[in-house]
Amino acid sequence: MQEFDKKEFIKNVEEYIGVFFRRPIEDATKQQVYQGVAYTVKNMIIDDWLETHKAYEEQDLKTVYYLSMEFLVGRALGNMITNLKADSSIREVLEELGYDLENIEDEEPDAALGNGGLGRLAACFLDSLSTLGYPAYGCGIRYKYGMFEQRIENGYQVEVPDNWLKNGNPFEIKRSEYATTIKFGGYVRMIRDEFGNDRFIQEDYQSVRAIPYDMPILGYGNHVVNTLRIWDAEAIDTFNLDSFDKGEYQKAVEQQNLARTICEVLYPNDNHIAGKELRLKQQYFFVSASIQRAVAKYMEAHEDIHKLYEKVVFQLNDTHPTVTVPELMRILLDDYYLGWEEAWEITSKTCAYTNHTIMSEALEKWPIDLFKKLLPRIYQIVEEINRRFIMQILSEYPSEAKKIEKMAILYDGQVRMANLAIVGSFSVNGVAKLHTEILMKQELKDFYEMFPWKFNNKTNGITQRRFLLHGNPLLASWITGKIGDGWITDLSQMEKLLPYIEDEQSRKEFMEIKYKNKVRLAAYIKEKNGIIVNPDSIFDVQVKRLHEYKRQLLNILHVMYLYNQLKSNPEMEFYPRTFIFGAKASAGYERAKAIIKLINSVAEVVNNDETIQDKIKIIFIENYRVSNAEIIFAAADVSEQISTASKEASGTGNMKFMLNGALTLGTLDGANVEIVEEAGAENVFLFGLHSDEVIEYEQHGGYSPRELYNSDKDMKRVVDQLVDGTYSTDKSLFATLYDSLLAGRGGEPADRYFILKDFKSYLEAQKEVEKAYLKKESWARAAMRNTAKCGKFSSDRTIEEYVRDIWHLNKVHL
Ligand code: 26Q
Repeated sequence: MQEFDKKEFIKNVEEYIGVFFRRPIEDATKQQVYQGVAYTVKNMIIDDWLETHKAYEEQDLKTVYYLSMEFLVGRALGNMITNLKADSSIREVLEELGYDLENIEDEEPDAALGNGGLGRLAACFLDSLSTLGYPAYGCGIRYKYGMFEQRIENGYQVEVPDNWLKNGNPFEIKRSEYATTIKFGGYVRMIRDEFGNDRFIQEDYQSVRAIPYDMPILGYGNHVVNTLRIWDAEAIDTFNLDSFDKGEYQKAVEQQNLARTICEVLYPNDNHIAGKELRLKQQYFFVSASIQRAVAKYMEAHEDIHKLYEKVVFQLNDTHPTVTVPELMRILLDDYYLGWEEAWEITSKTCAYTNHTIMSEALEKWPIDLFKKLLPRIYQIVEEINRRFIMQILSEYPSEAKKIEKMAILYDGQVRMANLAIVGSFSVNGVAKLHTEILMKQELKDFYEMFPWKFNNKTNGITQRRFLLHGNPLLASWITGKIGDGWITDLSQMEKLLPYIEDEQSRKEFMEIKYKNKVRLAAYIKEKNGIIVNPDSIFDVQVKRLHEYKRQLLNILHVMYLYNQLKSNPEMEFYPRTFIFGAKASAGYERAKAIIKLINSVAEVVNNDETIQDKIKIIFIENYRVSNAEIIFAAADVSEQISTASKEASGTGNMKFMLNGALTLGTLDGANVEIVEEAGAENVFLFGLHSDEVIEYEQHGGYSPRELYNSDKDMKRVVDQLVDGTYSTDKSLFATLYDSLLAGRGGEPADRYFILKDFKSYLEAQKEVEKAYLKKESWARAAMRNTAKCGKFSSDRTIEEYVRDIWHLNKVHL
């Protein structure tokens, strides 16, 4: 990138608008101006992109391929401008043209190629990899439709397709030259070649072309540009078919359909498996394309395939890309003619696996029949991996037959993807200290015993460039004014804020910024919800995917409780509170959808009850996503992190709140544990069962919520209000929630997520929150301390640990 040249910039924007829309800029729509600016910004980095890759090749650097079904990147323009450090110049230019940068940024649709935490983590990692100067590719799928757009109609969630590409994507470049063919189905024929070796040929298959689109990921102020490579599917050119007899024609049509469906849509499930064949097709499609290309690229510059692992590492983002293991084996065996042992040595030194969940319903398994039919050659290889692994188990544990049952890759008619990923990887990591401990002690105990050296923890992190520098410009520039801008690339420097905690003026300024951010969010809410909220009230926020284990139900039950209190005792001491929710429910997840409806029904009643004088307001933010998240985190006072202990592997929203000076109200779950360690227990509101207690109950079939319910009249009242018509004329509307608390369903224990068990403790913690907020000065101290102590939670720190312990990369010199 050259020095920023205002005239040149304007000229470029005008040129684009002229060429693309045949208009002078004065007549252009905001969307057209956005497009012009976006293309111009892309142009500003294109040389750096080329230079970066040239440098990687010249310096022959090892590269990490981060394989992920999801990359929840959000908007690119603002982020690029930030990382170019061109924010104030471009803002100025646009002002001269009569535009406001925020308004132009608002024209960009979010790239929502992910569900939630796992997808956003991948996006934060790419930002950090570039900022730290490490060679990396993100490899994924170019879904035509990303995470659905959520509308709330009459209190219900309605899903609208997310047509994010409808105006084109100014940041992507189609790389047809790297297209490759992916084969599905058919059968495997074995032949003996002229040297007497067995060869395996897939025949009568269907195939599609995989075409990569590259998006630039630029580092902060360092000219490093990595690549997010997402694959699209196109039909094979049918003119190349030798004959057009009936069979061939039929096949051509089928292949066209296959190509059309593969990349059509992201599965909107979070922490839950939909065992759909199309999902497995998606997995193999992007994995095979990515691995083929990575191996080919390596061989363009190196002689010896045996040393692949010296230059390439594949990081598997959960089990979703686990077919990487047999696919790499296939390439080595069938294309490079290696023997099994040498192929296995290379593969298991090249792959590494990250686990993101311990919940059994999220553990990926595929019926063998389906797997074998779709991926016949891959299945053969999995069978052989399994056979050899079982031999190994037998030799290490000759008298423990149970081990095979627990550890086999193929068992009970299913392919167990986590087992395959563990066996085929040299590293297995969890995403927070507690999570990794539970993996080693419980869920993956047998594997840990057998391969202790593989296991390690990498506590998640987030990028401060997006979630503070871009999302909270007021606080960012205040911090820079106090401690300099080193924190932008080294978040541990936030500790330099500690001395300012004792300075009254600084505390005042810090809280004034929080107030302004609350005013900004209030304006957003006014515009979107038509509701006026009081920026002096406590902003108590829970934004994340909707899932029973995340316990949005506990939150709203508490609100219902408070409302009851206020109704029966209007004069009670009560500090005004705004409860803010944002959450998408997976389309087929009935209870999750009922919880959304409940939140909106309670909101309807409480927000419109004049007798409580606006002391409680409940806001459901429609279509929670990366772009509005940035505004929400900046405005929060209280961060609700209230999952059932042991269920949330890490959480990353918790870190974004902390960064922005919100206080955590939470359980000792996931990374909350480490937030407590950093911020100090006196600056966090803790409640609820501990993970070992939860696990203990679970091992004994749960507990009896009905006893609790019968003995606590406040609890009984709110639970009954789910079915007595208080919040809906149709009394059956929330019966499914009532039952989940008291009855369970189909063998599932009642109150599986310990909502009633933790209810009282949650109420008490909430009371503490109110008391603490009343003491303005000490609240300000605690808020500042949270920001000052969030250094650990930068994804830069996480990436440095992956590099040190797993990837062993070197930084590029530009
Ligand atoms: C699997 C099969 C079929 C369809 C969908 C899926 C699927 C999709 C997404 C399964 C799981 C996910 C997402 C999981 C996820 O987001 N996990 C979260 O990962 C975060 C990053 O590590 C953690 O912070 C969260 O605690 C964890 O819940």
